[in-house]
Formats: sequence, C-alpha cells, structure tokens
Amino acid sequence: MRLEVTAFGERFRNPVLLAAGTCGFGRELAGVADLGALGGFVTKSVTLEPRAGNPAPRVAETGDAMLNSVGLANPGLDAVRRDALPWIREHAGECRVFVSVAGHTVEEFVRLVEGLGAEGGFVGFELNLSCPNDARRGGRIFALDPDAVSAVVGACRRATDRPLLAKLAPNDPDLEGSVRRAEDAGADGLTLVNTLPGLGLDPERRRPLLGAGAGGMSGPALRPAGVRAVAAARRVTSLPLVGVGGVTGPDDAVQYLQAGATLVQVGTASFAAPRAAERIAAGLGRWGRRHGVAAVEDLVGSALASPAPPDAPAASGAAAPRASVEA
Ligand code: RRO
Repeated sequence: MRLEVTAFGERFRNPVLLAAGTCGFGRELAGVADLGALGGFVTKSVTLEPRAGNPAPRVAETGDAMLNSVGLANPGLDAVRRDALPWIREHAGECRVFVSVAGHTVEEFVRLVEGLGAEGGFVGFELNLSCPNDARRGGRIFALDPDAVSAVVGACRRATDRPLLAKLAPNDPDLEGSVRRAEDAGADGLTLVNTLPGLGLDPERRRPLLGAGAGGMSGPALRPAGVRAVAAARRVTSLPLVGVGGVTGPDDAVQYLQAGATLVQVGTASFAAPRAAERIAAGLGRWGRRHGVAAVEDLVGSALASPAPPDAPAASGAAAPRASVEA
C-alpha cells in the first residue's frame, strides 16, 4: 500500500505523526526513535513565557487510560526560537513538523504565531484550543466556546499564511458547530481530539493520583471518542482532519482513516514505547497489503461513504463493502 499522503500542500511520507506533548521538540526522541520513519510530529505546546508546569506527579496510569496534568510546561517562545527550531531545521528532514501554540488570550495566540512566523523548518501551526490543564484560564477551554474558536482562529489567520490546524476537545457538546466555526474563521484543518477531563483517586490516601488534582485522560479508552469526533467532523467539512486519541496499533490508525482522517497522531502509546509510531506506520503498510488497498488515501472516509447492505461483511478497506457510520 502506498503510504504517502498529500495535505496542506505538503507531502507526508506516511500518515503517522507524533502528537503534541509526546515528543518534546523532536530532539528529545532522536536517540530512541527514528523521526525519518514518521510522517511528522507536532511539538510540545509553546507559550509566550517559559512555564514550569504543574506539581508532580504529572502522569498516572488508570487501567486502560492515562491521566496527565503537565500544565503546559515548556521553555517559552524565545527559547523555542533560539534552541528548538534550529535543531528541527537541521534534523527533521522530510519529517513534517507542526508547532503547537497555546495562548491564554486571543492576543497571545497572535503573538505566538507572529513570533514564529519568520522561522523556517516547520509546515504550520496547531492551535491548541483544548488544553484541559491550563490553570491560568481556570478550566475555560477555548474549544468549548464557539466565539472563542472563531476569535482565535480568525486572528491567527490574519497573522499567518501558514497552514493552521485547530485542535478541538472530545467533550464538546456541539463539535460540528465548533468545526464549522473553525473552518469559517480560516482553519486549514482540524485535529481531533485532545484529552478528556478526568480524575483518578488513590483510595488508600484519599487523594487524587495527580499532583494537580484532575487532568486529561488519554490512551485506548479515548479512541472511540476520537473516532466519533472525526466521523462527525467529516460530515460537516471537507477540510483535512487529523485523528488522535488511543492509537496504539495499525488497526486503530485504520479506524481513524476510515472515519475520515487524512493523518493520524500517536500520543500516549509512545510514552510506553518510543518507537510505537514507527511500528504503526510500518504495520499500516502491511494492513493495506493484506486487505488489497493500493493507497492509504483510498481508506480516508471509506467507512462513511454509503450504507452497507444488511448482510455485508464488516468494512475493511476501499475494496470492501462499506458500512455507514452514524456519528
Ligand atoms: O500540558 C498539558 O498538561 C496538556 C496539554 Br497543553 C494538552 O493540550 N493536553 C493535555 O492533556 N495536557
């Protein structure tokens, strides 16, 4: 199966990217993973000022899920410009990079996009509108306020010609509305989804597992929410979609593609196995060969195209009968 994908005017070697917050700025993974085997990666979210992040522990495992409250820890705009981007320019090669930016106000988003605008080495921005752990905003998530989605995306659109991905939340009661608002304001694509707000308690200590209390839930348990979000978005936009949430193996990536994503991101799985994304990209090729699919792009949206006849076998690829998805 041909794994190459074209999106946002760029050629991606394969559709598998590392998700924001799971690979730092690339350099952190360079010794333990082969960035050249990936379609790309998204940097840690960058804020205007350096941020130390939330109290430890910042991550906890809860069975099928992981909780995190990293608290946007990052070196800040100046250090990213000075230290991280030169490394990316020199080493990322064909691995396509998006810089994730996280402002606390519309103004801050614009200053971040403008502050990075003159830099080379990356394709575009992922606007993090859905961080569940931003104490400075007191839990008010941009993505859950349609006017804020329009305002941030619109202001960033006026500040850059580069591709803009809007990263939305899984617990959005009107995801389709948010997708439309982001598209109308000038987004080039949507990243679906961020983590889901969650709380784990240690019953012996009668305390939260995370130092900050609640956090964002990710891992395999998040996958159905992510796939649903992609399928729902696919119905209301033709913009490229980037699926993320619980991708741990090639079959999971296929689900996102069949639901309508053009690219997928691997997050939590790479904490346990830094080469997980490479393994998933290679496995995707084998999946395609097994199912007689010529190109990964043929899979995109293939589970949404038309209702399956009642006795049809399960949809598996472009060549197979297609099942409908009621998202
Ligand atoms: O840093 C974090 O705590 C964090 C971020 Br910015 C985000 O977007 N999603 C998440 O689960 N954690």
